[in-house]
Amino acid sequence: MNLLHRPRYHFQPLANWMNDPNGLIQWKGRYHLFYQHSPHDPSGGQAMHWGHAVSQDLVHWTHLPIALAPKPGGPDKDGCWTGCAVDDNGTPTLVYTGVRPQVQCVATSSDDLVTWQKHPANPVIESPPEDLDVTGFRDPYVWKEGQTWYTVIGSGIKGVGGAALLYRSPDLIRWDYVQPICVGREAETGHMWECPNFFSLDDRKVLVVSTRRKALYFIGSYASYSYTPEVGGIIDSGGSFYAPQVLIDDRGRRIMWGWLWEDRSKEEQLAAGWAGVMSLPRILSIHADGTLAQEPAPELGILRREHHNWEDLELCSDSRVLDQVRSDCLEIVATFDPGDARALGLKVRCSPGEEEETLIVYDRANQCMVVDRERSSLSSGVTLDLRQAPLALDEGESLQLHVFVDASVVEVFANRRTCFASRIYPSRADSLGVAFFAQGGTARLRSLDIWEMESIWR
Ligand code: DQQ
Repeated sequence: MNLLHRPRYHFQPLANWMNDPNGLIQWKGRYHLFYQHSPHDPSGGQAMHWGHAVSQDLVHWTHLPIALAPKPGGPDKDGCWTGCAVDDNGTPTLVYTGVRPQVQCVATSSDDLVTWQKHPANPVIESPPEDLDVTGFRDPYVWKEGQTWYTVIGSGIKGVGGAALLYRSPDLIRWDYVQPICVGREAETGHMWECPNFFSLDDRKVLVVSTRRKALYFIGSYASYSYTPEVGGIIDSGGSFYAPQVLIDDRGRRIMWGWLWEDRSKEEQLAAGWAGVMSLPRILSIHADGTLAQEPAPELGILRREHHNWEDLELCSDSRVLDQVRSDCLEIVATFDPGDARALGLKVRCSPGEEEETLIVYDRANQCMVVDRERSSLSSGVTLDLRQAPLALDEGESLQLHVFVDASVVEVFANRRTCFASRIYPSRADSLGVAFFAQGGTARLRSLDIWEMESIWR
C-alpha cells in the first residue's frame, strides 16, 4: 500500500475501498462507525461489506472485524448497502439494503456490536410500493416515535423526482408503507434521493439526501406523515462530500460524517491500494437565519500539538508565507477583517516557488468562498478546479476560517456557514507551506492560530 497522500487524522479503513458512513450509533458510551467497504479491492468493485470501527473519544478509532458480508444465496448476496443502527430495547439492530434487487434487511448483535446475525425474516421489505414506479429503493434510516418504528427509504418516482418513502413497523420486522414524506422535482434535486436522514434539530425537522454527486439539506416542518421543506442548501461545496449520516449522541448532539471520495484517476487509486476517507465529525445546529450550521467536533482539539500564533497584521495586496510552518497535517483558525480587499484568505500545501498551492479565498466582491485547487498539483490524473459557494458577510462581520489540512484532504468551515471538503494531491514533497494574502485592497488578520496535528492512529 502507498502511504503518499494518505490522511492521518481523518478516519479510513486499513486499506482498500470505503464509501458511505453507515450505522452510526453511540453504544454504552462508545461511538460506532460502520461504513461501506470493499475489503479486498481498492476500486470498490467487490460486493459491499460493512466495515466497523469504535471510538471512545470521537477522534481515535479502533478497527473491528467486518460487521456484514454478502451471504451467498441471501437477499444481500450482491452487497450489503447503506443502512442505519438503532437500539431495539437493548438489542443493537442494523437495518440495511440488500442487493440485487434492492430490498431491506435486518441484523442484530448479542455481543455489543462485534458480530451480527441476519434475521431469518430477511428481506423484511421485499419490494417498493406496488403503485410507484421507482428509480431505486435503498438506504433505510430508522427512528422511533412512541412504540412505533419509522423508516424513510431513499427512492425516486420516475418522471417526477427523488423521494423519501415512509414505512412504519411495530417491531422492525413487519413494515407497512405509509407514503412519501417528501418528493423533489427532478430538474432541481435529481431523479433519485440516496441516503435520506430525517431528524429533529432544535424544534425543526431536517431532511438530508444525497443526489447528483452532492449532499443536500432541507429544514422544515413535519405533520401527518408529510414533510414541508422551508429552507435548503448544499451541505458541502468542496466536490467530494457525499452520503452523510447523522448520529445523535447522549448529549443530544447531531454529529454528521460524510464520505470524501478520491478526486484522482482509477489507476492512481489502484496503485495507492486505498480509496475513500471519512470527513471529520461535524456538529450541526441552526443559524439565526434558519440555515444549517456546521462546525468541527471540539474533541478534535486533543490532536493539537505545536502551536503557532499571529495577531493583528495588516495585509495589503501581497501574500505572506509563514516560514515557521511546514506541514501537511494542520489545523488553522483565522479571523480576518476583510476591509476593502477584493479577495483575501489562505494558501496551503504551497511549494517554495509557488509551483503548487491550494487557495482558500473569500471573494468579497462576489460574496462567495472559493477553494481553488487549479494549481494544487503538477500531476496529471487529478481534478484541478475551482469550487465556490455563496457567503455574504454582514456589515462589520469578520471572516472566520477553520481549516483542516490532512495530506490529500482540505476541509474548510467558513463562518460555520459554508463548508468545503476537497481532495488535493500535490506532487512535490516540499508542498508544505502556508501563507495568507489579500488582493485589491487592505484587510486585517486579527488572529491566526495554527496547530500541527497528531495522527489518530496510535
Ligand atoms: N452507496 C451505497 C448505496 C447508496 C450509495 C452503495 C450512496 O446504498 O445509495 O455502496 O453513495
